[in-house]
Amino acid sequence: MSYTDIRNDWTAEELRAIHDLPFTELIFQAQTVHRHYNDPTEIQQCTLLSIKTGACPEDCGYCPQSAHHNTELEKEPLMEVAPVLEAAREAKESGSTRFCMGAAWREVKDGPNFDAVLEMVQGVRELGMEACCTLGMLDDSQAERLAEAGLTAYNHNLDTSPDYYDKIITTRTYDDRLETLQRVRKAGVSLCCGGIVGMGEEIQHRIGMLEVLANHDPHPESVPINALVPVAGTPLEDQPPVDPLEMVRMIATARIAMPQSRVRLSAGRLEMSDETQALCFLAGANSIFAGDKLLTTPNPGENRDEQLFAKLGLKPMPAEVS
Ligand code: SAM
Ligand code: DTB
Ligand code: SF4
Repeated sequence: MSYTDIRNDWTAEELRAIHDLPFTELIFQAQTVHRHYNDPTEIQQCTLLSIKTGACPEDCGYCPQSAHHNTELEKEPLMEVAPVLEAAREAKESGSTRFCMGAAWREVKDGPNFDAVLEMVQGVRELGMEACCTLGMLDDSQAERLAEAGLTAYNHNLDTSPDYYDKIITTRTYDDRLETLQRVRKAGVSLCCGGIVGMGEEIQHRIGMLEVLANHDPHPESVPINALVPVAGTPLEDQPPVDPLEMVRMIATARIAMPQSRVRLSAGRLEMSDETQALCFLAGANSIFAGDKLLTTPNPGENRDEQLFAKLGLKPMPAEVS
């Protein structure tokens, strides 16, 4: 077996050994695996939109949208379909191939709001874009209806390892998360599933999360790696920033463990230098969130990213939609 093979039997020890390799060795291995499966000059651009903001009943410690925390966020009900599709059109014009709609829900409830989301998904697909959404927990029939509407991918993050989870979230379990992921898979929708670094966790917890992700068969098609964006009023507001080289190690390990997945350098790019981002791309990140806003917090925006792509000679990845 060569180290570029796709595997679903990773042990924490193996992943830790990769993660802790001498940096130059780690980057070489990650880049070797990366170019075996992917064009290392192509980066997928995805645009996020918060279609329903704030007042979420879950208590995720990192999240500005939780009703349990006192953040200065404007709550907003579910958006109408037309302005969402207008935002998707603009995202396409500025080079994004995937449009991701996020709702601050614990779980989806059947009814007019879910019907509107299905219309949004269909509308985004009609624009020729990949459609993704992240709406919290789903039941089987909701996953199937999203698939019928043409949903490309469903985002549902594990965030951290099973044994660190209850330090961050108490209103749902790791198993709840895994169940929704299975339902999405069963409905034939691609999985977008990753997590966050910088929540006070140890390296072993980051490895624990990668172990769960990399032992999914097949691997999640997209793996977002977020650096915590500390937001005032959340329990994690005072977390120190992640060491940029630790972020690079996390990305490289994800790339080696999941060779064919799109590894997304997600939240936290605003605080990263061009050099850090360049190292993340070298380590195998091949997807970013484009645009000047993530869901509720700022993101670098089109001008800065255009300059970065030009300096690095990187190009946007074409959409895979049929
Ligand atoms: N409510 C849905 C859920 O949690 O599945 C969807 C929206 S939720 C905001 C999507 C993801 O954003 C979370 O799973 C988390 O990984 C990420 N996220 C939220 N707040 C963040 C922050 N402050 N910094 C980094 N990532 C964050
Ligand atoms: C993901 O892993 N990161 C995105 C997307 N999936 C939904 C969200 C990042 C949110 C950062 C905090 C905010 O802007 O509210
Ligand atoms: Fe709600 Fe999602 Fe934020 Fe958790 S991460 S509080 S589920 S919006």
